[in-house]
Parts: sequence; C-alpha cells; structure tokens
Amino acid sequence: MQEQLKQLKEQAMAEISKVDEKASLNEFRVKYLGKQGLLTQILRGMRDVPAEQRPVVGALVNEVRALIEEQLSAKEADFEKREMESELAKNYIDITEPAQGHERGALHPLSKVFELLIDSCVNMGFKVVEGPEVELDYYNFEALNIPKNHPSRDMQDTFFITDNILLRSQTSSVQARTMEVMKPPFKIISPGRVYRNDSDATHSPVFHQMEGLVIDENISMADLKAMLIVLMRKTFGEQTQIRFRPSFFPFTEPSVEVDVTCPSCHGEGCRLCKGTGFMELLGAGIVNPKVLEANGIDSKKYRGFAFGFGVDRVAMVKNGIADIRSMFKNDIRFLKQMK
Ligand code: FA5
Repeated sequence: MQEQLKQLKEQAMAEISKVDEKASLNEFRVKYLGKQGLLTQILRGMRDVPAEQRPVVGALVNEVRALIEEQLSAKEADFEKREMESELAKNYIDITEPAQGHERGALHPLSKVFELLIDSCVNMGFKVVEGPEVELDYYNFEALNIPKNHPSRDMQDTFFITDNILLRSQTSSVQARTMEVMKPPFKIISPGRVYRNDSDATHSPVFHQMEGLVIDENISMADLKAMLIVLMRKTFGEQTQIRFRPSFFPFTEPSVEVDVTCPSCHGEGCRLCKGTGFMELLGAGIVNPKVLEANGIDSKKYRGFAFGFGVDRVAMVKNGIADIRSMFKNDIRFLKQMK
C-alpha cells in the first residue's frame, strides 16, 4: 500500500504540472480527492494493513493528501494571478494622460435674449407679469378693440380651439388682463410664447413675444420712442440702425412698426429681408383710448404706450441667424455655434 501511495503521489505531481487551465483543476481534484477518487480507493485497503503499520501508512496518506491539496491551491492561485494580470493589461489606464474634461452647456440663444430684454426693462422700472397661452377670444381680440369678424383678425392666422378659446396669437392678451387688475400708473412687461399658423425663414408657428404696457398721465409718442431706442441700443449696440414705420393695430393709435438692420445682409437688401435691408422686430403705439375705456381706465386722465417684441427676431438679429426655424430644431452643431 505504501508503494501504491508513492506511485499515486508521483502520478498526481506529474499530472498537475501539466494542467494549464483553471477548469481542469476541478477534474483533477475529483479524480484524486473525490469520494470515488484514487486516494479514497487506496484508503479502502487500509483495513488489510497490519495494525502496527497503520500509523505509518496513515501518516503517508495524510502527507500525499496534503501535498496534492497544496499543489492544487498553488495552481489555483497561479491561475488567478494570471487572470488578474491579463484583465489589468486589457483595462490599462494611463493615469498620466490628460483628462478629457466635461463639455459645458450654455443657455439657448432665445433664453439669453429673454434675459437681456427682461433685465433691461426691469432696470427701467417695469414689473414682469404673465398670462395664459390658452386664452379666451375676449382677451386676445375683443378687449383689444378687435370684435368678432373684424377684418384685422386676418393679420394673425390664429389657432382656434373652440369659438371662444384659442392659442393666444399675441402677448397683447396680457394688456387687457393687466388693466382689469392693476390701477394706473403702472409699467409692465409680459414675456411668453405665442402661436400662429405661419412658417417660413422669419415666421414660426410657435414663437415668442415680449409685451410692454405703460399707463400714466401725460404719456406721449416721444416716451415710447425714447424708451424703445434705449432698449434697442442696449440690446444691439450703439451702431445699430433703427427704423420706425407708421403702421396699424386696432389697439394703438397712432401705431408704428420698428425695424433694425437685417442680420443676413446688414442693410444691403437680400431674400431674408425681401430687399429692404431691415428686419421687423416689433409693433407698438399709443394705447387706443377705446381700449382704456373698455378696460375701466379713465382715458381723459390716463394715456399709455404699448409695444410687442418678436423675441425670436431679436435673437436672429443678435446672432446673425438666417432661418428662425433653426432655433427650434435642437441641432447640437447649431447650438454650439451660439455658445
Ligand atoms: C403684434 O403681435 C402686436 N400684438 C404687437 C403690438 C403690441 C402692437 C402692442 C402694438 C402694441 P405683429 O403681428 O406685427 O404685432 O407681431 C409683432 C412681432 O412679432 C413682429 O414684429 C415680429 O417680430 C414677430 N412675429 C410675428 N409673427 C411671427 C412669426 N410667425 N414668427 C416669428 N416672429 C413673428
């Protein structure tokens, strides 16, 4: 039996030295140390060993088992080490390489223009108020001297929800809402989203306006003009050319439209500005006394001026954007240029 054990030891040592993958280690363990393994089979012959030799044979059995286990652990540790080394080699990180850094986001050009316009107006003493985008026909039109079926409604191609409810086509709807609740004198601006069935390089179906309304005693066209010139110069710089044109709105009398130099041709005349060299930015005027009276303000005592900026147009002019629709496509290349 001692001879058998020595042979088993040699056979096991020769075999384990040839094991070259981790999965084969378990087969080896079962073959030698398992319940039906070779060592167990030899042990079954222990009962035939004379009693005085048993301690010596027992010691030899333990020695062989310990040696096999030791070799198994050493091999296992070796495989694990190699696995770890190959993982590390695959995922090698060069800590001396410069970091990639995070890209910084930026405000959308429209948000920047809103911030600029609102800040300038707040610094001039205006209060910011808001109104609903889903609006009653009354506030969007009727309270502004535009009765049902009046031809001037055609100036704005409006999205109606029902006969009396619509998506507001202008922030002027906030004028009537404000006059209802505030006592003059007051100065408000109202920035927000508006909707019209319009689409080309300078018209978007969803766009943004900023309304302004000032009601006080002794207001004149000169106040409106001076205020707008200050605001435009702050927004575009001193060198920008500003043009006031006579116009018509049912809720202001007299009315003007205000243009600045075209962002595309800088005044030369191009397709974007239809050859005029200018881009229209806003409508404005002296509040029609009929509107004051309809909204409970004494038109003998108070007068007012109002204006409505196309905020997207301001962003176009400031950033030289040739197509208004590019601001709503979320194309990251465009947004990066605007940073
Ligand atoms: C109005 O909306 C009037 N409520 C402005 C006003 C307010 C007049 C207060 C008097 C007193 P208008 O339809 O012209 O007016 O639009 C005002 C501005 O909005 C235009 O000058 C233009 O800059 C912008 N605008 C109009 N339609 C669009 C559109 N579809 N897309 C982008 N901007 C537009």
